[in-house]
Amino acid sequence: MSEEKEMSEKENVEALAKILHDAERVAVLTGAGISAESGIPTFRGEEGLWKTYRAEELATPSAFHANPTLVWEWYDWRRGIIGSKEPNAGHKVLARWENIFPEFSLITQNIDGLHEKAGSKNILELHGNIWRLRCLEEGTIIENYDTPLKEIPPRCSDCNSLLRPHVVWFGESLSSSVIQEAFQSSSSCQIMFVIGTSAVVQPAASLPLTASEAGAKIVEINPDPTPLTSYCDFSFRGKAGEILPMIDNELKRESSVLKE
Ligand code: BV8
Repeated sequence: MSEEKEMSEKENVEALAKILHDAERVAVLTGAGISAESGIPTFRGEEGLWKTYRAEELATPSAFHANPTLVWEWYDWRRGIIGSKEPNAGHKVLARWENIFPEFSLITQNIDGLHEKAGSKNILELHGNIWRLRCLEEGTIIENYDTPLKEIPPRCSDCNSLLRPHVVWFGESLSSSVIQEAFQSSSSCQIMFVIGTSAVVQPAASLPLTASEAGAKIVEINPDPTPLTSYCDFSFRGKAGEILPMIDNELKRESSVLKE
């Protein structure tokens, strides 16, 4: 990294830590990128393909209706990968921040459950969770961590109907209580971090715009620019597992300095 860029990044981290130190209401939106350093494929990265299918092709009600076995093979494959992975330093910083900011909301598009595994408690899972299955008939939700699944497609032990992943597929609406709470904390936060998302999928990608319109500072962490970059007050070109600890260390330093 060029000397000048390193300096500006360091200056940005220091400036951000000062603002963060005085913040009461902080919101964070995460995407697949925060789990990349844990070894989980992102959606739009080159390893985002399964066989020849793109996520948008398989993560739909019509794909499941047409071929539940194929769709379940895909989720079983992802559960197999995710089940063997651990949260990284990025997840852990966010779990710590939940306990230091009076109002902290963690909003994720990820269904991998790694925020929970890192110790985060109040997580708004916009798109559901890959470790929960739902009965198509009765709607009952069960937790299942079997990898691989004992039966594909899995069936409800009560009524023997098909079970589906308790996730939100393209063309399906999000849980109204979850999306309402997400927009509420976005419109009331003082700072919103946008970490590891290509900011393409709606309505998630609108949350930072809501925060920006409400006057919040927007902080992006992503190796690549996104459609949101031009709305950001800080945009760090780097990996979440490296940038978040840098910001957190500076925040700790800031707090210790001010305590003296
Ligand atoms: C809905 C669960 C009402 C399933 C998922 C308006 C305009 C256009 C389209 C629409 C619109 N409104 C609705 C739509 C349709 C659609 C949509 O947005 N389509 C997109 C493709 C244009 N939205 C919906 O269907 C939503 N429902 O709106 O209902 C409705 C219904 C019908 C019609 C109208 C309205 C439901 C969307 C939820 C779908 N389910 N997941 C599953 O996972 O199996 S979405 C899924 O894909 C993820 O959850 C996530 O949201 C998305 C992937 O995006 P990212 O997480 O950002 O990942 P990506 O790979 O793209 O990017 C990773 C980023 O990380 C990159 O930028 C990379 O540079 C960066 N990165 C890499 N390494 C690191 C890193 N960053 C930091 N550190 C690193 N180390």
